[in-house]
Amino acid sequence: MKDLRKSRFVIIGAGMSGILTAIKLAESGYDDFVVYEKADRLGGTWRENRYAGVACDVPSHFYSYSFALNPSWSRRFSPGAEIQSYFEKVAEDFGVTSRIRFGSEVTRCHFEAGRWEIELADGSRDQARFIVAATGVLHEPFVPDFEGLEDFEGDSFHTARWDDSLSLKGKRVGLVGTGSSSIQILPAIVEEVDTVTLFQRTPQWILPIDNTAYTQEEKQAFETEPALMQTLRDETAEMMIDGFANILIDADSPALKAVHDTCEANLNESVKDPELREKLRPDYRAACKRLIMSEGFYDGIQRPNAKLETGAIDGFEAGGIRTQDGRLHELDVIILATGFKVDAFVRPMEVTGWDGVALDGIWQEGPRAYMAISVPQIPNFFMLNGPNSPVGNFSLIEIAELQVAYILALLEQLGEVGGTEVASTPEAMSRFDRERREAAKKTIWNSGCRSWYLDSSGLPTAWPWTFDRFQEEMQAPRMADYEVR
Ligand code: N01
Repeated sequence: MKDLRKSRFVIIGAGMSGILTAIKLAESGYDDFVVYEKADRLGGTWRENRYAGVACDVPSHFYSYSFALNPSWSRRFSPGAEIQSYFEKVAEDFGVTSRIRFGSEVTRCHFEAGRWEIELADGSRDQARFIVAATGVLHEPFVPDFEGLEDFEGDSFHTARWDDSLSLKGKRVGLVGTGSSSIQILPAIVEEVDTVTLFQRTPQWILPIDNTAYTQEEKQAFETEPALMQTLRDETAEMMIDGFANILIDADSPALKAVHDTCEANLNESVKDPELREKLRPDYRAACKRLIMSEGFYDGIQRPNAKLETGAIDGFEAGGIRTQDGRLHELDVIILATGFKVDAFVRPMEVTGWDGVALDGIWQEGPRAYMAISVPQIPNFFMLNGPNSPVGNFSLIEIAELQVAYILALLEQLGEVGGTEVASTPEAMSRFDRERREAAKKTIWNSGCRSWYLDSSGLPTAWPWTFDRFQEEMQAPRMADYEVR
């Protein structure tokens, strides 16, 4: 029996899951930890994504920590800046902010003689027994290799590198891509710009949502009677789990057909011009790509100053974007809503575990992790929302809370068997991966579309089983699947 509570922890990343880890470690008596954050502010995805219209597509009372409900959410789906303030407040309230070292990018973690040797970009070093990598999922912007990208003479930036100082008022704006980011941006800017041209490679199904603001009375009631918020959260969770997360894993489920029908009706009823309607009609099934929820997109794209361009992009030029039919679309600003490098996870950080084995080598064929948390040969290194974690229109907070509870249970069991080092076994990893790949084939994500959910072999990478199964697995680690030293 060993008490690991005196062990030192390094948490990498001060976004949603890093803040959560700090709170839960302290609460469980593990008080020797630091949070390294590369930026000068906490908030992760909500710090990085400040584009016009940014909001969370998970209802706010569900996209909150279970232990820090927030009576002040302004809307069903609150805007990004409000979510950022929420994380700042929680971090302050729970004493996390003072434990964060800002401007500290971890570049290398090397396991030696029972400890992690940690190197930072500023040349400083640290040592810890355990690392929690709360480094986020989509944090490395992906910019396609468009011909002439550098030649464009106007302003051009990726959605996660939004230029806060730039006014779009009266500008001719090009918006490339039709993912969640783009679909939020278009209705948010259409009124102020001169024109917005949406460059669409693939159309999207759009699920209509009601994003009504909470009234003053409702917010007051949440404040004075927190049980109301809890009920709302529980109901939303049930609706998201049973009505959504659990149906995605069976492409033949009638519930998915109903989602598809709702999206189809939304398109048919909302878009008046038949030509535009057909251009916006996807040829794959709803929820094959991450399902987009929007109140205003169809309205936005039908404004007289909005144009939908479906011709393939040939390249960028000084004056704008040329499509392959030879037309030049003259633009002042180009917004690249082209997504993220989805297989980055903890990288570009360099990680080497037992016997100098490199994580990069283990992940040669793509990132994977046993139970989405641990990688063989990489001991005492736990990932949150890592590879194979559940994704798909679901609260990543709920997922991270379950994962942190699992890691704490694993530490408890490690102490009980007298060990100080733990990593999943290669056998457990292979079995998990084999079963995961088999189950992935039956999911809606595998029903015939291109999306960031797919790995290089074309198979979905996310947790392919029910959310209930995820909850069950996270209840208690199976120690037989771990190598302990
Ligand atoms: O990125 P995406 P995103 N030429 O990868 C297109 C989360 N998120 O930033 O579909 C032309 O979805 C590409 O085209 P295609 C959420 O998890 C959440 O929008 O591959 N186009 C696609 O349309 C989301 O899923 C919220 O044919 C090119 C687009 O770029 C994830 O972030 C809000 C191209 C990329 O779409 C990513 O969303 C925002 C090329 N060469 C984001 N290359 C919430 O509400 C790519 N594209 C919580």
